[in-house]
Amino acid sequence: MTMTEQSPSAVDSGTSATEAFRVARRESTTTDISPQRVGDVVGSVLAGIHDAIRSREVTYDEFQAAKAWLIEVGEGGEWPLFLDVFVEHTVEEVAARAQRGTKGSILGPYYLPGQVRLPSTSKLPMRPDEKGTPLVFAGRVRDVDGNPVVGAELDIWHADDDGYYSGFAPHLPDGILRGVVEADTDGRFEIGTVQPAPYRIPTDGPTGALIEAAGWHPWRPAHLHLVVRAPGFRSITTQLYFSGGDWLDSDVAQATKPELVLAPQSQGDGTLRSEYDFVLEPAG
Ligand code: MBD
Ligand code: FE
Repeated sequence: MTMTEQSPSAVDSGTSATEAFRVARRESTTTDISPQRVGDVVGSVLAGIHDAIRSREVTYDEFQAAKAWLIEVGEGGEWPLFLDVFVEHTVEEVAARAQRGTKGSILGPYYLPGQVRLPSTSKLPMRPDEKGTPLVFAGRVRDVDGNPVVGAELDIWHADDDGYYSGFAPHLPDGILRGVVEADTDGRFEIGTVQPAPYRIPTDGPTGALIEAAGWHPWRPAHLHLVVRAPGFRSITTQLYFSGGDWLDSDVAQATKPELVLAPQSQGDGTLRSEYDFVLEPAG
């Protein structure tokens, strides 16, 4: 892709993601973590680093290069991006040990709360000339016994046909391809949108530089993000992917699961349609 004034830079998305994280954090209730717990966890993290230095015989040169890189990650606002791509999947894996219902996946750095509320059959906000294959995503929200869940909502957000997220790319109008869809009293929903493109970690920031330096690729497969919630039920944060799509078997963020892959059907009119049912467990 050529860089034009339309191309969002890594520092734009990084700065916005860091600010969004700070706002969310302010509004969340955080519990105190005991000194014992901090010592245990941070002690383990440091021991892992010490082991890597010994076994790989890390040099002073490499240590100082790492320090310079860490400074850049902070200055570029890329801690949310870096941590959500390379670490969050393991936090989710541990959380999932105690969870039933639809499989979860990582939240990632591009969630924004407070999006437009929409009725059960809706189109997500989009530009009049929004590029991409039209996609209808429909299904039901049920409880673990198969009964429809009343009062369910699907908070959905995804990248556009170029792989960019509104709110994190200055050329996109605020709020596009985001919305909170209220399922009907049978738990049904039908959401019109466009198929997202795969997401590429910005190559012009420190996370991209590391990926390049390590000889890895910077891609996530195309995905829809969802938080599905209902009164009295545990909220599910997840992502849905598209069968046959690029990078499905090599997600840089290691956040795919076989249960989370959609197989959209061509409707003959150029539209894709996909059905997916969510299962919520009672709040713990
Ligand atoms: C994304 O779009 C995403 O979903 C995650 C988890 C990390 C980076 C970009
Ligand atoms: Fe994403």
